Amino acid sequence: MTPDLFADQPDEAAKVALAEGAFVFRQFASAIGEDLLREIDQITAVAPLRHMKTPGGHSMSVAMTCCGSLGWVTDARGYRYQAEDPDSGAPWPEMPPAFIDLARRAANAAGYVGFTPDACLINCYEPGTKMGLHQDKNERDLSQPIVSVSLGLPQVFQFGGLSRSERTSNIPLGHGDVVVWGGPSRLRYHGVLTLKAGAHLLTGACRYNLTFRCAR
Ligand code: MD6
Ligand code: FE
Repeated sequence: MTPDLFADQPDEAAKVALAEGAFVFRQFASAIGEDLLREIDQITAVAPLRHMKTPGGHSMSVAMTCCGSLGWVTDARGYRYQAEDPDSGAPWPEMPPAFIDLARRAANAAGYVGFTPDACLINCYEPGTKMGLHQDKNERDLSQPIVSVSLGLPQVFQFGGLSRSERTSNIPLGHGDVVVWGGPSRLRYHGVLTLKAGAHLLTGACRYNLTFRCAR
């Protein structure tokens, strides 16, 4: 490959298609990983990670918080987006410009121009935790994609079809990998397998996942 083959499309080099409208961008965020983790520390100082309760009353194994004008919450009343952190009653911390810029560049590289996220969920997985197959469908405008950024320990992402029973592909995600799904893939079932024990240089025994959505 000549060095300038992708000169005006730097994001094309590590783009892997998962399905129509769904892509993994390997290492897309690795150069700014430490900046993103510093922002996460500042956000969690104000809006701490917590184990939310599902509508069924179970505590989620994944610790979550949010930033942006809307945050995703779950409790006995159901799943929804709201402008305030339910623990403090205060607005969620602002979405850092570096987050917005990253989400927009990844969406663009996947062909979704003009993506402007208003909600970012921050998940912290510890060894032994997972997220079962689900659809992201609480957002109003399903023409907007989901942008998902992995930081820290590697974890296997499962990407399935539009029904829960369809077979899934297992995609190992490492530090800095970004997945974008939208268009005909927007409502595909997905999840992550149980996180294996490990120690990452930047995050220790944890994997962070940032998911960017347009929820309004
Ligand atoms: C992941 N996360 O951690 C995939 N969905 O790679 C999700 O699918 C997800 O982290 C809804 C809410 C939070 C999430
Ligand atoms: Fe999801």
